[in-house]
Amino acid sequence: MSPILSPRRWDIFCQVIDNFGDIGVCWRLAADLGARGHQVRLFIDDASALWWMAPHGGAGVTVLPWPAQVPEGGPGEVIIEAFGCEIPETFLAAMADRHRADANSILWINLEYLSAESYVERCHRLPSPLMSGPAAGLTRWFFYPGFTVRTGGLLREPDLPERQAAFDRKAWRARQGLGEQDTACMLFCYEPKAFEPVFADTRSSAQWLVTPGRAAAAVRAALLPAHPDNVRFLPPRSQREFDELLWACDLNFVRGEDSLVRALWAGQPFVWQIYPQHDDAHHDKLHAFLDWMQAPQSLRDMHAAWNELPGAPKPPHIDTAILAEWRASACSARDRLLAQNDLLTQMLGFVLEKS
Ligand code: TRH
Repeated sequence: MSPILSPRRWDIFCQVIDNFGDIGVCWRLAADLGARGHQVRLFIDDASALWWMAPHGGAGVTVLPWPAQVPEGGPGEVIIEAFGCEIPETFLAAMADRHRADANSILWINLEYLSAESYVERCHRLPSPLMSGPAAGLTRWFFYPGFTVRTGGLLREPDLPERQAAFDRKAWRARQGLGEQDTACMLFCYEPKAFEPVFADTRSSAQWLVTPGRAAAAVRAALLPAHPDNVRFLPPRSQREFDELLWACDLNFVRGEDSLVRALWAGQPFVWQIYPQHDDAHHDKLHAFLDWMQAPQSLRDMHAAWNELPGAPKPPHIDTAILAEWRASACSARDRLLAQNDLLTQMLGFVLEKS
């Protein structure tokens, strides 16, 4: 049951670091809020990707450039600072003014990155009171997405199951010229060295659907000068169409954050390329996720190879038996997640509790 929170005015702040994850997550959150009747201003320093990610916009959502000054009407009632981006000082000062006038009129939430590591349960919902600077007097609340009931959960729009149930997978595949027997592999990745051996291994059975940008560049570099007929390069598509791509394929190679979550909802076998960090902190993060997933050994080996972990084995041979094993693992993970509240439902409950 969704908590009853009357419509609020939300301000979401998003700075694009690189790739599409920051804007992808913020857009899904903003659109879901709008669909649930809230008013959202999404302040973003580079909105260019929204042209293809969300070409039709979203009800209740206004996309605005990074604010040089406090916009008309002042700050909203709920402020989301995505991934520790820095809200402009003038805006912080206006938030503090509002708070001094009425402490219950404004709530500041820092939405964190997704991880399955144990610190997430400890840090979720912790307050950080500000003692100095323009935001003095305000409290920033940490909200951690995650995979267990003691975390903030994952974004999942209420209409997702209906959309998925209404999706005609067979017709979609026919339109792409994919046969019933083809193993359709969706590739959204950085530059995994294991692509070449995996591609060679699946040469006779797989059709590769390669997303634009880094994945396409990596494939072109790996296959030059060959032009294999089982590779097709896709144009960018909206997030909703990206979801359908994941539902339609038999094996999804995903990356980063948002596409991992969408691969989980798809219930198809997937392999995740985690966003690499310089100090290799992503290794622990990857292991924590595979532990939470209760991934079978073959899927662990595949992830070790795909993510170039030290001492990784060769990628396992991909056949129908291994895909069935990975599908069972993915579906069981999805079932556990579906039994939990989605991120926005939890966030609405949090706002209600703190208001
Ligand atoms: O692009 P990413 O690698 O983003 C990364 C991660 O989020 C990482 O955690 C973060 O630290 C870093 O950015 C800065 O992968 P991700 O998170 O899957 O985001 C991709 C988004 O792009 C997702 O919302 C799906 C969307 N997308 C489409 O909508 N259409 C497309 O055609 C494609 C290929 C992607």
